[in-house]
Amino acid sequence: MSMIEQLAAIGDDAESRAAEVATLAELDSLGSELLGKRSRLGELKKGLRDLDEDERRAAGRALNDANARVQAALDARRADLEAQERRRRLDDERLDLTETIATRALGHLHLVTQTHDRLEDVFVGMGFTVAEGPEVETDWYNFQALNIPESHPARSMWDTLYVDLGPPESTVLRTHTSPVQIRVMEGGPPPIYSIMPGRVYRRDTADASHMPVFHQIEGLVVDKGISFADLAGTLEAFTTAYFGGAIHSRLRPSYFPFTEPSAEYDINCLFCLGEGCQTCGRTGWMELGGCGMVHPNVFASVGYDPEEWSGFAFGFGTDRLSMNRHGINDIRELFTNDIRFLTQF
Ligand code: FA5
Repeated sequence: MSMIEQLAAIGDDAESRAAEVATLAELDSLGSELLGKRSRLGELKKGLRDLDEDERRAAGRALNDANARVQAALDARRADLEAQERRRRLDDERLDLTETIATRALGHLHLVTQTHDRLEDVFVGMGFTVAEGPEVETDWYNFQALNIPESHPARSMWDTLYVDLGPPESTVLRTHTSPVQIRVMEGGPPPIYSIMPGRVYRRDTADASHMPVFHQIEGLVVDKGISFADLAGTLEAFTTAYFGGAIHSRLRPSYFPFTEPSAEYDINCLFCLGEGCQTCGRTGWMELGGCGMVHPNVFASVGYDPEEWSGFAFGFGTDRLSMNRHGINDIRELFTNDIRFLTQF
């Protein structure tokens, strides 16, 4: 084989072997094998000195060309391998910001918040809007505007916590969500179909069914021609929507200064479904809250004409409502923040 043929074979061999190399380290060792002093090219280069002048020039050019061909094959493969390596690293280091870590325990909304969300869903579905008011209230909103003047005996229905602000006993932590009725009515003319959830405060000692800080949801409807039948129908529609078709409501005569007539709102006991059991005191009923037709004096305190407008209001304790729904027998469990208890809901 002539030297030119040998050099062509070296070039072909280098191109096919370089294409098969899988890593940069293998490519480096192929480089030294093909281009190093002991390589076939190196040996041929050494043989140049045995040739005469003309042959040496031609063979030298052929050798340089072959050398360049081998080098080009190695460089091309190096570029490929480096690009592959870069792609692999980018893939490995990619940050997936949508990724969730399956093992991390996520928290969830507190049972009372879940209860409020569900109540809001049901009432919004019935056409009500949701309103909120401040927890620190004036005596006027919490009592006077609700037809409970100073020194009225009904004040003893709510054992009040006062805030040291302004004249003595003029600022209170609201004892119920009813002051939000006044704020909603002051906010604009009827018709009003609103619910008002929130936290309330009383000087009650904590026991299995009382907390000094608890939650209520208030409802207020004011429109033309609203009757007690609308109140009873709305509460019954709410009861079946929230508790399911097996549970019904009843209204019992009661007294609240801001409604006339007033009633207690009861539902069938959720534990015995009306049969009578220990939880419901063998009555078959559970009390959820108060309600009634808005008192004309309340309309007068916000400037509504009681001859033109009528309405009803209701207010339930939502902590007790979620206790009833989930079979919890001590209200304090809701607020001791024992994670083993809370994760059940
Ligand atoms: C009221 O607070 C009236 N504002 C309700 C109302 C609104 C009547 C609109 C008429 C028209 P009462 O004080 O009964 O009413 O409280 C309502 C509910 O709050 C009770 O039925 C009970 O479920 C809950 N509740 C009362 N005190 C506590 C307490 N210390 N801890 C937990 N829940 C309580």
